[in-house]
Amino acid sequence: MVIIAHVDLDSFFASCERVRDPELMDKGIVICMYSGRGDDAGAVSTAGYNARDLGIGAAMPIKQAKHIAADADIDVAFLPADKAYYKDVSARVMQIIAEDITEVEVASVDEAYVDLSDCETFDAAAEQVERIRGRIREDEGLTASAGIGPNKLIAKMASDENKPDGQTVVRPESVEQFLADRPVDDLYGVGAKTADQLDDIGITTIDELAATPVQHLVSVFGDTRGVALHDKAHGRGAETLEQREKKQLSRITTLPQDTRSMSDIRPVIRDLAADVLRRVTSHGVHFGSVSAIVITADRETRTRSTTLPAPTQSEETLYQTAERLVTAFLEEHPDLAVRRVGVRTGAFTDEKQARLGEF
Ligand code: TTP
Ligand code: MG
Repeated sequence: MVIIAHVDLDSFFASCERVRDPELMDKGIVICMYSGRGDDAGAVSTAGYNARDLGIGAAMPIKQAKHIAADADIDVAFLPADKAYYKDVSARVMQIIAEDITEVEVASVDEAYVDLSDCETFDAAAEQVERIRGRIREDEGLTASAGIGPNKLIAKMASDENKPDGQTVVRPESVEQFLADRPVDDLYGVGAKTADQLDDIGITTIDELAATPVQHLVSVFGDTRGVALHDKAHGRGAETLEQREKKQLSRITTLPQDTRSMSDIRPVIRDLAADVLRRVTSHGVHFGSVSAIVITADRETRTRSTTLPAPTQSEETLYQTAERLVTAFLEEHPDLAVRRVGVRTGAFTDEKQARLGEF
């Protein structure tokens, strides 16, 4: 059975700003993309949920949002988008998601699909997703919402169902009911233009679309779009994730407590190295580089990397190299304690290439 989850962070850019400045917690937050064409020219990138309650939302002109905020009974902060910062946070969140899961498709800066078919039941998958969301909250102070379904389409739509900080399971037998009364443009990938065209032929809801013979849709929209609309309306979507070729394999874990003691950290690196090596060998590759990832108590991520003399599959080499990198890091930073530690391999060559390299 295929089980796919879609995880999407809540009001992502705005929430990142709240993490950085807790004084924003009770204020409305509006993140702005200034166009540079004069004072308030530009559009809203996203708004925190309390600002959304006022009617402010993505793509609204900043001027209009300020107008609304002026009459509001909460304080609203307008902040410029700091994309470099959001990208850093995003990378760490994606690491958390990928920690125990082999198949992850990062779909945008704040959303990822994960294949949870190995969980075997929707209940077990839901628990796994709860754990992932818990770790994101604990480590980054961000809430995420999630949808769990039999394919990407349903998972994506389900993740919007209980936002913010909620998750929704749609089992295969409930897909039809989940879709039925919604407007057609609730279907992911059906925009306003298609919705208008459907409206012209008397179709406004997903169940009406599902009941329309596919030939009719093909005659209006052509083969590809007609069939795609028919499939979507029946809740059919992709069951496999699009994964870029693995360029790196890594594992990170949180230590029981912040520490600078290598006698605490060594056994953890041992376990991580063993785990990463299992994945390296299952991919049939040799690694040519090793990195140690250290997330310090101040939640900064720092990475130390080294290139090996030759690609290898040696667990001992992986362990010792990572151990050496972390030791060197601690010596360089006598004031920093380690909160999370990770081991990463990269610069892969396949076995045949590696054997040639031995001569
Ligand atoms: P979304 O996930 O669409 O929105 P969101 O995370 O802010 O809110 P939600 O809780 O509904 O998921 O987009 C992720 C980020 O991408 C968002 O925080 C800001 C950015 N973005 C824009 O800059 N412009 C836009 O029009 C949209 C939709 C998003
Ligand atoms: Mg989001």
